Amino acid sequence: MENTGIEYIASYARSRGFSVTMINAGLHGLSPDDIIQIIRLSRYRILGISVLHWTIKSSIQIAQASRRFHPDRYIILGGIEAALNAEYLLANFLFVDSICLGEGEKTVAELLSCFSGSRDWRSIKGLAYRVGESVVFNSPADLINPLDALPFPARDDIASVFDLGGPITVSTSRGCFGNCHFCPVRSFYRLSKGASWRGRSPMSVAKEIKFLHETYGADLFSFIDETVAGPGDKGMERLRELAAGIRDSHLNIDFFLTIRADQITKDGFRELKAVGLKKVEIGIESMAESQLHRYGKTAQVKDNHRALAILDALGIQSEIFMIPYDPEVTYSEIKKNFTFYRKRFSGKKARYDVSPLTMADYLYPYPGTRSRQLYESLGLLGHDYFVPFHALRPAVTKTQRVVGLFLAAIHQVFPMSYAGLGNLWINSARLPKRVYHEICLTSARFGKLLSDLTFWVYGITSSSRPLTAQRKRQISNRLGKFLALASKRHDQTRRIMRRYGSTEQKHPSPKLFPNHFSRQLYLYGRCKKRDFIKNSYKKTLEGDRLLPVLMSLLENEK
Ligand code: B12
Ligand code: SF4
Repeated sequence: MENTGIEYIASYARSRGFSVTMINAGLHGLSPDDIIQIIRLSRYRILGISVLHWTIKSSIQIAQASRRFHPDRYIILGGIEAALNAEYLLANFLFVDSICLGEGEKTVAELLSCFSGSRDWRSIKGLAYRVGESVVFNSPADLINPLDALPFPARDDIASVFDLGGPITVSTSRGCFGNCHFCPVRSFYRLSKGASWRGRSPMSVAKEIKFLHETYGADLFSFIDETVAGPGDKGMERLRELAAGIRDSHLNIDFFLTIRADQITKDGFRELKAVGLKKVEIGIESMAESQLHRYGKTAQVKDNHRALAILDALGIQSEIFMIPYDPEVTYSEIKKNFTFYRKRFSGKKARYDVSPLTMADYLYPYPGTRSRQLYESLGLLGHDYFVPFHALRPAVTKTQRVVGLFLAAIHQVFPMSYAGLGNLWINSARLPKRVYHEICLTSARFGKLLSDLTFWVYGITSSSRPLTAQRKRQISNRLGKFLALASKRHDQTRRIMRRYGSTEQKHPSPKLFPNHFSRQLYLYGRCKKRDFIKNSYKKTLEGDRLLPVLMSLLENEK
């Protein structure tokens, strides 16, 4: 998928006369080593890296290589993770010059003008950097308002997005007014000054969609906002105006959006469906009230049910995100969530609205969140940067680990990421009905299998019965059957994906590339992805190798 933040930074800097090159590693299937090679051969004044929690190691590796090859070039990190973890990053990685604590558009443009003028970059608001051994935080920057003032994001990578079947991302708002304990978004925007949620005008959004449609032929979009509707009645009103804007532009498009469960209304969503809304992404997180309360969600279980019922009734696909595990989770909560999963996967309509590959997800203590404080107070943080799951109840920890390992093995052979494989999974809007149905069926079977596995493993890990040799044999047999079934399920899905997985354009139009570099990057990425797909079809779920590992996890519990 595109990195919209970087696209905005690039277009803003270009609009002020600076030259910017973007490399979206994920989208092009590039490894850190690929990026390092590109950096080695490039000439630049400033290297900016957008950092998420899960890309921190590679970001640091790339920054370090940049310092090695081009010692006098400036290195700035940005993005949510970098901003919320600035002190740690600056104190530990001396080759990083500064960290942007908020939105990057103005900061990067100011930085570039400092380097072409005489102003000291240390005076830029919203930056953190080192002075001697201390880390200094400049005064906070103002959040950009109105967002309409920004130029549309740079679409250097649009050809690759088309290759993967879309969607093109559109950011219609920034921020969120929720306060979920696991979410770093609110804390990130609080590092700057301004409103917690800002929306673009419906007119500006409709204009951008029209531009993308007319210039590049784009007709599938994803609104990647945290929550597309602003607070209160006005939020829904804006959405309706947006629907009207799309209708009045006479555009034949499909689109997805993300929203909170408690903001979905029947009338509003009927209007959105009429202008192309195909899928709604909702973080319902849990179907247990006590867990929602612990997570700081404003939506209740009844809101979750109501939201899904409205979408089902309107025939809009839902994509649900859940966090079934947290350190304090009880069996009764696990039961509620996995019974919900099972029911969802057993319904008359086969669905894939919850990806079965997320069924071991846990409340993660991202820096800057209340969940992190919770982990700290419970002594669960450890020393590693990445925090494995731990529950207060050992049986729960074990269950999550066994199912997680099982899933990780499946993930290896069935990557849900870019490369045209997961894309089908995520993006149903353009699939032939028959293919969509087949994928839903295998996915639902997969989901049911994982729910059963979870209940069964919990039964073993929570039982006080010792694991006799006979019981171990029984468990091993059953586990073997689970693995064989998983293998069969994923083979079915992969067969379908192999047939329909690549929508690659043979000769993308030259007008999709704003410069020579973006075209070279596209071609290189295309080869990388082709290899990736080929190799991933060669892999098989190695049940024989996995079985002893899973068994030893279960045995150690006793
Ligand atoms: C769209 C999206 C995706 C897309 C695209 C990701 C991408 N790289 O852009 C996809 C679907 C691929 C994705 C995947 C994942 N995502 Co995501 N995603 C988002 C989402 C909803 C919007 C991001 C966005 O485009 N925002 C709009 C732009 C304008 O804002 P921005 O990205 O923050 O960028 C601005 C500033 O941060 C800053 N900035 C950013 N980079 C830089 C760099 C420099 C040098 C500078 C100066 C400034 C700067 O300037 C930008 C412009 O103002 C965010 C939530 C959010 N609101 O951020 C989650 C979010 C970023 N994702 C998250 C997660 C956890 C994931 C996954 C791990 C999910 C999963 N389980 O697989 C994967 C990881 C992917 C990966 N390997 O990077 C978390 C990250 C938590 C963290 N601390 O890192 C977030 C914050 C969601 C959340 N509520 O927790 N995601
Ligand atoms: S509603 Fe979404 S974006 Fe808002 S705080 Fe909760 S998880 Fe974060």
